[in-house]
Amino acid sequence: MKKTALITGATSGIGRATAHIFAKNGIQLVLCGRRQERLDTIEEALKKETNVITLNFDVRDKEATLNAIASLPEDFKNIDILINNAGNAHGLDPIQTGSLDDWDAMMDINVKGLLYVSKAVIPGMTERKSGHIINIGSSAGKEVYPKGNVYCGSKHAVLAITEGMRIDLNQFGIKVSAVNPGMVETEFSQVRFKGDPVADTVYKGFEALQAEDIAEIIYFVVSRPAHVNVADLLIFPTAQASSTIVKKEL
Ligand code: NDP
Ligand code: 8X3
Repeated sequence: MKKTALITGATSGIGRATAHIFAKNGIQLVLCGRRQERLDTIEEALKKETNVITLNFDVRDKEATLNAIASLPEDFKNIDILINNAGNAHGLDPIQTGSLDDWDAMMDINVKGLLYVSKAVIPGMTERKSGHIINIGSSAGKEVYPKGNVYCGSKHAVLAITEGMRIDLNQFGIKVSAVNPGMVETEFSQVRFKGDPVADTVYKGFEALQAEDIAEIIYFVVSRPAHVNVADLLIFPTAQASSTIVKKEL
């Protein structure tokens, strides 16, 4: 029987690339995001390869999240694989001048949104005593960098929650994995710097990771045999040694 994966943040970047590779490998898909037009385009493209359903909700909205996932039809509601990917950085400011709205967005989406989606999906997994949760953290969840304060805090929280999930869900045979990328060239910088031309310079002068690089790794993680759990991965572009050390040729 086909496995079913629910991917949050499937309208762009890492989530969208993961949807493509999962479809190619016959995994049926529940694709989530806020931009309906994009969900429709991706559904149209992937339905030739696998069964696809889309859910439009904002992960910040607890009720909308729980209701959307509860509304899944019978043949999609047993989620085998959950990719908690929706998230972004908002702003890059020192703590003394950071914006409350940016802080709310990062904690509400990256941390609380991940929890709401997990809350909706985990009961089915514990009942069936199987499942795999992959949380997309970040190198920013392992290391704090200047002006990264709250984004780094949100991704450190994701890593701690991932470890907590792995411990608590161990008795149910559920796998929990962390995939932590360094710099990936997606819409991430456009969201972080919203309209500031600096957004276009973030991945200049070196070869950044592409969304497909991370998607291939996510597929590797989910396609290991039942007794193997890839617990925690840190992936940098070759040009990057840490959050602050990137070999650039400008
Ligand atoms: P993108 O900006 O390309 O994609 C972000 C995705 O998250 C979009 O599909 C967006 O969909 C979704 N999303 C954002 N906010 C919400 C919300 N409130 N409710 C529902 N969905 C939401 O960025 P990436 O693909 O790069 O980011 C994916 C994940 O990878 C994030 O968790 C990010 O922190 C992490 N990451 C990214 C790195 C990078 O350098 N790019 C490095 C390390 C980690 P929509 O707007 O349609 O809702
Ligand atoms: C994204 C990586 O270094 O841009 O999580 O914060 S970084």
